[in-house]
Amino acid sequence: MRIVVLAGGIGGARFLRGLKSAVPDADITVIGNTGDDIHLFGLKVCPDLDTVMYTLGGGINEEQGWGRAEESFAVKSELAAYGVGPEWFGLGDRDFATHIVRTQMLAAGYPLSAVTEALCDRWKPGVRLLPMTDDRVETHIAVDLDGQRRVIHFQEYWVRLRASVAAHAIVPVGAEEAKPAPGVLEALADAELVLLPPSNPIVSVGTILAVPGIREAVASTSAPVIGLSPIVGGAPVRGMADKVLAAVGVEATAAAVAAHYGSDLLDGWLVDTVDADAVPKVRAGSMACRAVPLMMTDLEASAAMARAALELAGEVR
Ligand code: FO1
Repeated sequence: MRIVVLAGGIGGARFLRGLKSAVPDADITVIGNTGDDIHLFGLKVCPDLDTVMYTLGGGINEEQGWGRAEESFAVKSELAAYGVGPEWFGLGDRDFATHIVRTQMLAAGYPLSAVTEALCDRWKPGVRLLPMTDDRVETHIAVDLDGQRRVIHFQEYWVRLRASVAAHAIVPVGAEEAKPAPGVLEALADAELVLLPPSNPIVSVGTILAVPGIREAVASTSAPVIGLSPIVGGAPVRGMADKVLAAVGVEATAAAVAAHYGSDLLDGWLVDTVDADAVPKVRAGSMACRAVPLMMTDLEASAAMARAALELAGEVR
């Protein structure tokens, strides 16, 4: 079966591990968010692409959900010794190699999609990983700091500030001029199933949908589009999705996120069992809905979620 997954970082990657386990013979294309990308020390870092690549390729730092396992930080500490920042973004020695290869290939004229394919040749994630676009898109957040309105990079908001201040606006800079990467629209047109995993609906999946043409392609594909709620019991399972939901005026509930995506996009929505009371509300928004366990505590739990999404797709097909 041809499955397309719009994935962000940690939640998306963990779900993909479950999906691969549930349907090992499926042909899975991942459209990865690149709005988290950041340029540091002259290198291009693609956190969400790397989290998918490392997680499915077996190199991820499991408890963090980002960066490499068995990491060391000699380069990071040497940079700090030179007073070269920022120190708040933890780039490890092994991870640096990925960014050096990526930046070298980009400088040689390869598009990000070709670079990502080359990096995946090593990691063999078992899915086709496409960046949402080959063009530069970086999410910035408007915040008030020291009484001043400032716009800062998503990573500074997320990692340095830990989303501790209110986000007044979320701007995927460059999205309007960006074009879907080669293969993205074709994969969505050919898909037999499209999945929105429990990634951040605003800064991850939302950013992918902000690339002109992608939202339309998801809305118009003949394949069922099934989403899984990243909000369980009124709080994000991981990360700080509630902070960015507030920025766009969306309540941090499973039903509100489904309504935010809209029934023009979604055919079905999975909520966690604790949110079973939301099911009739979601169904009233003319999409199928079922309450199943959505905590990805281990591979089997993630695989069960993937199977539930496949079943719901069968119901709406
Ligand atoms: N997240 C953190 O909370 N702290 C970090 O120091 C950090 C470093 C980092 C380095 C490379 C990378 O690919 C991801 C990294 N992340 C870090 C995660 C990153 O902020 C992700 O973009 C978010 O987790 C959202 O997906």
